[in-house]
Amino acid sequence: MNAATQSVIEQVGTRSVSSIRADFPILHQQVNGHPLVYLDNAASSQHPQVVIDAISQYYQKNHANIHRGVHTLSQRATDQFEGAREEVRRFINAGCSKEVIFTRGTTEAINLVAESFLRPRLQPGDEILISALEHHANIVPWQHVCQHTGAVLKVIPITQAGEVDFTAFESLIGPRTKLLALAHVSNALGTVVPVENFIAAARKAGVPVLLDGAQAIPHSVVDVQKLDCDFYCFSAHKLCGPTGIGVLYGREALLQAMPPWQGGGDMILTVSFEKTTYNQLPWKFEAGTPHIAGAIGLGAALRYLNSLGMQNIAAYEQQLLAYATRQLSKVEGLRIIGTAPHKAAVVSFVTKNIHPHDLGTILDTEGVAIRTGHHCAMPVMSFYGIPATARASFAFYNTFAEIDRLVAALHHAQNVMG
Ligand code: C6P
Repeated sequence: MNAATQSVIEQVGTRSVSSIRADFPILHQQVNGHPLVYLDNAASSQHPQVVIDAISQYYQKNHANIHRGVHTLSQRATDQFEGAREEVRRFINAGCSKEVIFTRGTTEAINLVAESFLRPRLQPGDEILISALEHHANIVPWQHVCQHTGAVLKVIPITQAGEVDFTAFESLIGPRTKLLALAHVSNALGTVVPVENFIAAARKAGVPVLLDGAQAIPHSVVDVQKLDCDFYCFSAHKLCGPTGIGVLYGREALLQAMPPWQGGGDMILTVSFEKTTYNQLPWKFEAGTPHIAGAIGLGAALRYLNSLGMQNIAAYEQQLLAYATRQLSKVEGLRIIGTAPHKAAVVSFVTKNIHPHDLGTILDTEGVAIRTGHHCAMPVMSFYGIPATARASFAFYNTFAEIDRLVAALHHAQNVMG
């Protein structure tokens, strides 16, 4: 049975998915002679017209540098930029907007914590704890600080299903652990990590926690106060917002105690050749002219997502995930990589006799966009003994019929490759 032959209700809260799709101009095009099926949302999601309009309006009417000018355009741009910060604060329920630092994305947010928070606190032999399912962005910055300080990176193993092994974690966390840095959702496997359990144990041990929320925040309600994490990092471009902008949430007391990471304009109060004094939070961590249009676009994206309701988005995407998992499991020779019981809308898989790159190329000729490769999670690939996977990742604007198109394109690829 496929989507055409079963009655599925494609609804996100009160809105039909077909009406939501009308909000996304990019989805309505032919690729290689076929209607586009965009299933690469974990890499970057698409933009509704309201986000495109917010950015375009800013450039058409309000562009100027921020925090500097007394003239009207500069004040408008500043208000919009700081307004976006407040949107972010509300979206993640941070206690105050000082706790919301704009960065270039998740990667820069993690590097900021590595260099400004952790590096000055590390002694040789101290430990940083991560898991085996991390994206490179949550591995390499810690390796850098280890190289410079003599600290040691410890890795919590994962199970065959792709879950972070909690028992192993309990044996690894100890008096030398200076930070626990975990993905909230794995980009390569889709596993939702039960971070609440890990955070509770870390709290007991007095260990600060950073969450890489890049893949969690597009699919769920994130409340940083409820999570009780110390740092939460994410990128706008996976959230229907622009590239080149992201967020570091940090607990205020920790951010206050941290030295600035980069120096330059906007992050200072006074400068002389003898001495510089630094700006307050959050600007202390935002040296130089920021991505103003990016922040404004992110604010518009969050308003759009709020209008749909993150809970409604999560519920619909779980239906897509269940359907895709069912249909893909029926494809002969296909093996799903990452079978944790609790997953976000990501399905990684390999097929017998077809390399994922070939698969991705053939699917593209059918208008189906998926990502293939190691997904910047090479240790995950090593764990499963594979070089790469094909990954279909869904957003709330995808349909059941698009999953049927994916499955049909896979059959086509199998025919082409014999
Ligand atoms: N993952 C993917 O296709 P940036 O590049 O800074 O916006 O995000 C980095 C990043 C960090 N953590 C996780 C869990 C991620 O998934 C990503 C980005 C994309 O899976 C591109 S590699």
